[in-house]
Formats: sequence, C-alpha cells, structure tokens
Amino acid sequence: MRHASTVSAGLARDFAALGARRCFALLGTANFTISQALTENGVELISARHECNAASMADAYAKATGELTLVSVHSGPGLTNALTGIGEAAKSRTPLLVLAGDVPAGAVRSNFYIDQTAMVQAVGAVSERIHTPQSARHDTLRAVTRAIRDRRTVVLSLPLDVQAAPLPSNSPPLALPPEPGRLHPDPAAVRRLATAIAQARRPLVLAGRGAVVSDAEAALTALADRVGALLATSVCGHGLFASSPWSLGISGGFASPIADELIVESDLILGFGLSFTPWTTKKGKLLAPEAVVAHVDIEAAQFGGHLPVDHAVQGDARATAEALLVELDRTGPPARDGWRSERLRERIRAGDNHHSPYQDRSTDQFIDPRTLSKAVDAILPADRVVACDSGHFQGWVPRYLRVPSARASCLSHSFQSVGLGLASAIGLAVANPGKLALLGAGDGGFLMSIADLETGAPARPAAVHSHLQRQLVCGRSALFPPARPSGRHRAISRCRFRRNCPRLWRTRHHRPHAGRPRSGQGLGE
Ligand SMILES: Cc1ncc(C[n+]2csc(CCOP(=O)(O)OP(=O)(O)O)c2C)c(N)n1
Ligand SMILES: [Mg+2]
Repeated sequence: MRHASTVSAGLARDFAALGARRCFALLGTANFTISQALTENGVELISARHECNAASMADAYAKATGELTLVSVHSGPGLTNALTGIGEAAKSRTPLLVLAGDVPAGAVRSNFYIDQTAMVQAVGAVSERIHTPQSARHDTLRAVTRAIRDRRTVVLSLPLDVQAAPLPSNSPPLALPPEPGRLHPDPAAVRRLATAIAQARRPLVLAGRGAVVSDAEAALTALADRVGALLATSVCGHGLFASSPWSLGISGGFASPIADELIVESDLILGFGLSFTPWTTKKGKLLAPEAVVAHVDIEAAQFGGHLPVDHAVQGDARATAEALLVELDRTGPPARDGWRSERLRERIRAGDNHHSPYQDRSTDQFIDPRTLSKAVDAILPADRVVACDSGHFQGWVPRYLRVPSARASCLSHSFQSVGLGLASAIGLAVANPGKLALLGAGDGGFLMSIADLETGAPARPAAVHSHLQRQLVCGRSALFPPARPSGRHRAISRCRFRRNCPRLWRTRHHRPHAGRPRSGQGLGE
C-alpha cells in the first residue's frame, strides 16, 4: 500500500539514508519543512544565528569528518547571507550540500526571488535544483554525488511547491553509484618519476589538502623515509606529518625559519594534492630555479596552473605514493638517507617556530604576539582542534598553535574573508566533542561573527586570542570559558595561566603597539 508523503519528507529520508548526521541551519518558511523532516529522520539540526556562520560551521565540520554535511537556509536573504561561507567552502573544495528554499518556478515577482543559480555559480559553487516532484529524488542524488564524489560545494535549490508536492513514502531508498575507487597513476608516469627520485639528492615531499582527503599521510611518510626526503605542507595540508622529526611544517608565507632555509635547497619537489599557489611557494621564490618539480593530483587541470612542472602524474595521492614505493623497490636504489642526518635533524628542531631565537618585543604594556602564541600553545592540551580567522594576525596561529593532525585544523583562508573563524571553531568542536577547540581571531573578524557566540557555548570554544589580545585582556582571561565551565577549564583559565604566563597575567590593560611584529602573510600581500 502507498502512503501519502511529501517531497520534503522523502528527501529528508534520503539524506539520512545517505549518511547525513548533522545539518547547520537557520529557519525560514522556505526551508522549514525540509529542516523539520530532517530532524524526524534523526539528523541533528544545529541552529545558527547567521547563515554565513552556518555555512562556515558546516565547512569546518565537513573538513574534520568527511561526512555528508548539510546546511539549510531560507530562500532569498537566507541564501545571500550564507554566500561568503559558501564561497570559502567552494574555494576549499569542501564537499558540502546547502539546502536552499526557493520560490516556485516563475514567481519572479516574489520578495524572495533571486536568481539562485547565477548567484551560487558566481562564487564557484555548483547549482542544482529539484525541478519537479517526479525528478526531485534524482536531482538530489545528482547533487549529493557531485558534493561527495567530485568534492564540490553544492547548493540544492528547493522550490516550495515542489517540496510540498506528494511523493509515495514507500519507494526504495536512494543509493549513490558504486564507489569508483582510487585513481591509480599511469605506470609509465610512475616509472619516470621514480627515475627522477633516484637521481635526487635532496628530495622534498610537499603535501596539501588532496593528500589529507586521500588519507595519504602514512604512504607519503613511508615514501619520504625510503628516499631520505624532508616533508612539508601547504596551508591546506597543515597538520600532516605533525609527528615527524623530518617535517618542516608549512611551506610559504607561514614558514618557519628552517623551512625557508631548506626548501630552497631541495633539488626535487614532490608535490602531492596541492596547487603550488604563490602563497605556498612565496611566488616561486621558495623553489630553487634548478629544482625538478613533480606534481601529483587527481585533476589534470591543476598541472601547470601556478608554476611549470617537470613531471605531472594524474592519480590519487596515496595510490601514487604507494605505486612509487613499489617501483622504487623493484628498480630503484636501496633505501637511503638522502639529506637526512643527525645534524640536519638538530637543525630542523632548532630552526622551527618553537625553538628558533627571536627578539621578544614585549613591553610592560604590550605582549609580542609570538610570545603570547607560544605561551598559549604551551598551556593548552595538545589534543586540540584549532581554527583561525583571516586577518593580518593570521600567521601566528599556524606557526605557534600546534595541531595533532590535519583533520584537527581549519584555516579558513581560501576566500580570505575575515569573520569566518568563530564558526569554523564551532564546526570543529561539534565534530570533536570533548576536545578543546581553539580559535585564533582578530578583534575585527571576531566581532563580525559574534552572532553565533551563543551557538558556540554548548560546543565550548575554549580559547580566543587576538594579536591585540583584547579578548585576552578584557575578556577576564585568555580563555573563553564555556557556558558552564568545567573544573578543568576553570583551572586552566586561572591558576595554570597565572603560573605559566605570569607576564601575560600581569599585562591587563595594554594598548596596541605601533611597531608590532608582523605575522608574515597578511591579506592582500
Ligand atoms: C569580509 C571581508 N571584509 C574586509 C576584508 C579586508 N580585511 C582584511 S584584514 C581586515 C582586518 C581584520 O581585522 P581583525 O580581525 O581585527 O584582524 P587584524 O587584521 O587586525 O589582525 C580586513 C577588514 C576581508 N578580508 N574580508
Ligand atoms: Mg584587529
């Protein structure tokens, strides 16, 4: 027997069956029924106070979990408010599905009418729509497939009349097409690259977000160990290789002194799942002119986009690293140390951000941001997640606030918008219950986003620090206490902070300093 149901109810069942567990939402009449139906199907609705924050929470949550992550917004202004967060997610290639209520087809005189397709495409997101009640489930499957399989941020427009149309409730569940598996590289390309590796004396493995998504860390570490390579990441790969003594950390504008020194000495750059943007290469200056550059990516369109490459290998980062290991074992030289030595290991340690000497420019009224950041890093638990807003302060966060893994980091700089950090921290916190969520934010970006401070309270974003330390000083402590602080948080924010950072504790009413040190990579530089 067939039961009457609506398209919204059917789609909500489908999203739950496809694995969606959470939806970041702000309700209006156009997305009310779909959002309610999601909760009825066990999807947790996390209510935001601003749609841009909802999108950025979801962006960070999806980066941290890899889950099918939903956002739900009202038509018209609900979607326009979300657009900056959608733009950041789209430029990060975050798999995300934004459900946007819409007016019925042809209702162009409605207050809520905008050309949703044109608007979302303009920021690099994919636009999909449930066109008719009959096509709605197939339209939805197409949207989910593009989000998950193509790693795209997709906006699925849901016209009100189609949402409300009847749909049989007992139709079989939607299923994604079978997983196509990893993209394996051409064996000839692997052979050529293995030959180049065998000839290199100072190889460097440089990995980005593609390596995170492909779960390539272990394979890349094994490859680097096999050939004696050093390791580094782009900003989007931050957190990869966190436990390796051969890691130089981030390459580019946020680089440590030793990364600056050594990357330019490398004679072979093995780039996995990154774009070689000018930020990563310091406009090409970080790479020696004679260095051989190899680029491994699943998308051929990436090759040569930012700089010429000598080897282009189309393939999944992990599959290609594993294929290279097999090829090197088959034909290549015996395992070797490359440029790794005890002396170099010591140089790497001494030249990293935490050990390299710097002139502390703190005064009685002003704390050098490096000193502040290092102290905050030292007093907080290492098992943490860290988000960072954009702004001129933004270099201090990836340099000094360490993360245990790439999935524990969200640096929302793809669109270079200020104001996305707080929501990113909340998204990370929701994805990592029980862990300390740490946010680096400037006063401007922080105040821009505080509509959702209250949303963050249950998620417990625990610490906020600014290069002006305004939150630190005026906020009564460096740590933003949770709504009901646990004994542990209270302990950190008072005793431990006072004991470990006596100078910060004393510095209560400072003013910004004219000649403050620069964080290195500011917006627009
Ligand atoms: C949405 C948006 N508006 C404006 C800018 C230009 N902008 C770049 S940095 C910045 C200041 C941000 O202030 P704050 O958060 O206090 O960080 P600070 O730069 O002071 O370190 C602004 C407005 C931007 N990047 N994004
Ligand atoms: Mg500021």
